[in-house]
Amino acid sequence: MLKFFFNAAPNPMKIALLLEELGLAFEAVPVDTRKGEQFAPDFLAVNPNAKVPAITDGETTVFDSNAILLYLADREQKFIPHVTQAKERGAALSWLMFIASGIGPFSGQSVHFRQVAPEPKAYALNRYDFEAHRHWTVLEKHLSQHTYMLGEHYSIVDMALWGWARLLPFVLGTGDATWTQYPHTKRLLDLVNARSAAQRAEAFKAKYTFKTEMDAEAKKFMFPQNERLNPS
Ligand SMILES: N[C@@H](CCC(=O)N[C@@H](CS)C(=O)NCC(=O)O)C(=O)O
Repeated sequence: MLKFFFNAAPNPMKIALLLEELGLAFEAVPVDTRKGEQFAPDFLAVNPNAKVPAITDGETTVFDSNAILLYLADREQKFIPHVTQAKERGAALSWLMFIASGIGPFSGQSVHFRQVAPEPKAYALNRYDFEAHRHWTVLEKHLSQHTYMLGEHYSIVDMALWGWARLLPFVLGTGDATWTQYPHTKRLLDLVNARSAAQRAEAFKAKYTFKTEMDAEAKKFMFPQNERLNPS
């Protein structure tokens, strides 16, 4: 059976949504990253990058959220244009990579520098906050002209976006004002949230408890780079 390695963060939630949309049976394997479970040898054999999500599907292993979306959508021939539809497929791949390499990393670093980084951080926070907004603005402009990311059809690109858009007020630190600035992103978020699969994905997440304290142990696992600042 397909195994889904996950926690409650934005990237695993994209996969939870697609699994629900596809109605696939799977074994859920929680990985509590604040307890360091991503560094367990069994998990590193699945994802040498020590991050969630990842899946195993028989002999096949896939890690990185948008790679998993693409793999499952291709496998099921759903929610993704076929390779023979070159124009639509090109758009799908472009937006998937844009979300994977732009939206995700800049949003994640923006949260990190706003919430966690020690002072001085003005330069880094400004850079990541600027880039996060710039990327979300590209999507917002696109969505001002299209119902879904690929036009009229709901796809894995919308699912990739949903993972992060659910948390946008927190990600950008802009609270309620977020949706005045990004109304079309909110419209898409509402469209996806209204789907029963999205509600099942949120209910799936709610069944699991992950460590929430960002104590010294969690920081050691989540921010190993800090060890270099305090060599013993
Ligand atoms: N590019 C990866 C990023 C995965 C990622 O950063 N996952 C986070 C949760 S959203 C994680 O595992 N964090 C734990 C850690 O950094 O140790 C993807 O899209 O799946």
